[in-house]
Parts: sequence; C-alpha cells; structure tokens
Amino acid sequence: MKDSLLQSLERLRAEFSGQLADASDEAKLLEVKTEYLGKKGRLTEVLKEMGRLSSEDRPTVGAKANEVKEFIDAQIKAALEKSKSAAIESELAKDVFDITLPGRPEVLGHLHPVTQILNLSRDLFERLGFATHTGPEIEDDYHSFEALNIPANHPARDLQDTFYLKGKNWLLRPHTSTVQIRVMEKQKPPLRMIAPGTVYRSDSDVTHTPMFHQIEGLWVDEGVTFADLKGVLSLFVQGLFGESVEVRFRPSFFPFTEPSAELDMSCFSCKRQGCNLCKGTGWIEVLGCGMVDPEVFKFVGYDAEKVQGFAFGIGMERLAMLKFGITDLRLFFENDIRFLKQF
Ligand code: 2U9
Repeated sequence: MKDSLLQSLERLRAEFSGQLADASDEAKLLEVKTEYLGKKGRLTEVLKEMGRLSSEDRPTVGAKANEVKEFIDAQIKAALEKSKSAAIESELAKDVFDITLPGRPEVLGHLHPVTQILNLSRDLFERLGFATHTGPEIEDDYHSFEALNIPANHPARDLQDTFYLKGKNWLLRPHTSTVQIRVMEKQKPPLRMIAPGTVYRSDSDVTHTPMFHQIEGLWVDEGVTFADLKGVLSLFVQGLFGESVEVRFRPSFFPFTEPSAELDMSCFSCKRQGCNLCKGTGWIEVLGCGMVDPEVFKFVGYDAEKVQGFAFGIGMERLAMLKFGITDLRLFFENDIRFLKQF
C-alpha cells in the first residue's frame, strides 16, 4: 500500500511535469493547477487514500505527498509569472507606439524666397540711410499716374493694364511710386526712402503675374546727382550678388524720370562670356532708375530749381529668380512646399 502510493505520487509528479510543459497560457496553467491541487484534484484523491495506511507508513507517504504538492505549487507559480511577462512582451512588440524611439523634431517653416530677397534688399538700403515707408494698395488715379507725369493716353493707364475697382475711382496700385508721392506730400526734403510692397498689373504670362513685389526708392536733396544714383545702386547690386559684379547703365525712358536708365550687371554665371542666363549678351537687366523729372516735383510742391533727386524701381520676383537660380516665375505663387522648402 505504502509503495503503491509512493509510486502514484511520483507518477503524478511526472505527469504534471509533462502537462505543465504543454500549458501555453495562463488559463491552461490554472486548469492544470485545479486538475492536481483542486478539491477533487488528483493529488487530493491520493491523499484520501492515506487514511488506509499504517501509522508507521503514514509519515513517509505524508512527507512525499507534501513534497509533490509543494513542487506542483512552485512550478505553477513560476510558470504563471513567466507567462505574464511573456504576455506583456508580446503586447509591447505589437504596439505601434515605441516609447523608446527619439521624438520627431518640429518642422520649422521659413520665409518665402521673395520675402527673403525683399528683406535682404531692405537691409542693404537701410544701411545706406534709406527709411522704409508703406502706403495703401488701393489707390487713386492721381497718385498712381497723374502726379507721376504719366499722361492720360499712356498705355499703363489702360483698362487692359491696370485693375480698376468697379464703379469707383479706385484701382490696385500698379507700382509703389504712389508711396513716394504720398510721403513727399507730407514731408519736406531732404528725403531718403524706400517703398517695398505688393503691386498689381493685368498681366499674366510666363514672365508676368498679376501680382508681384517691388522696392522703389527715392533720394531727394540739394545737389543729388546721377553719380549718387550710380554709387548707391552699384553698392546695392554688389551687396546682393558679390563685389566682383560689374554694373552698366543703359539709357531708357520712364515718364517720371529724366534721364532714365536700366541697370545691367555682368552675368555672374558666365563672367560675361555669354550664356543662356544672359541670353548670350554677358549682361543681366536688374532694375530701372533715373533722375526724378522736375514735373513730378511740381505736383508735390518741391522746388525743382533747388532740389534734385534720383529714383529707382526693382522687381523682387525677378531678383529672387536671379539670386536663387529659379527659371519659372509662376513657381513663387503655387505654394508647393516641395519648391518653397529649397530656399
Ligand atoms: C517718384 C519718382 C520716380 C521709380 C522708378 C523704375 C525706374 C523702374 C520697374 C522695375 C521693374 C518696375 O518692378 S518693375 O517692373 N521700375 O524701372 N521705377 S524709376 O521712379 C520714381 C518713383 C516715384 C515720385
């Protein structure tokens, strides 16, 4: 009886070990535990038999039974622990959010390339003592044309070229010269100013957009000459494109300046050998300028016998295209982030 019980206990332990190895999760482990240690479990059944043992044999079998019970208990406990941490591991592996990864940096935006060039140009002129002035984008005919000596039959005043507001005497300013007029109306000479801003012209093709940006400038004082114009504008162009750049002034015509000129710079791409950028000429047109026409001074009440001045106008998109090597003007206004983030 004693031997057969001892054998039963050993078999029980062996069978338990086999079942334990097959139990893959927590539920299975608890099932196995009940099968052996539960009220009607297999070990409990064996213990019931002990009552039939003699008093000498009982302690031996009792000790064995205890040993097996503790063995099963310990094994189940360890296996439950193991299965719990395995479950956590597998949950973590499944999770798409890996807390150990480094954080993603915030993507910082930057200024539009045209704004960058406008700010750079403004800085250069401010260093030369030019104050920045702004004015309205909705203007009247007087400040846009008349006071600038642009005659009534001039093509710029045509309905085709300027955006007029319906039924009103207003229009979208076609240049920022309106700001110079408004400043001169209020301020006596000497005057050294720039007027950066958005302007509008009814023009739309590969090289023109209906909205673009300008910086216009004006320096009025006694004894201001074309030499001052050349000095200031040469410094500006060299400040933007480098000191090795040469400039030349080509005669031109504007109703508000006399004499008038176009400023060309030597082609930085081919060093005046002639290339696609400068269309084989070795020179690139950068801006327009000239000495303020005395007629304009009459409109604002400046004494043209006493003061002289020079003025200039610079298209910012054109400058940004040259500076950044951009070949299509329309890219500036499409707001494609793949384009913008390159500058
Ligand atoms: C006043 C007197 C004179 C401004 C000037 C230009 C020449 C010029 C163009 C450059 C490219 C316009 O943006 S653009 O298309 N401008 O060539 N602008 S002189 O002359 C003035 C302005 C105001 C009172």
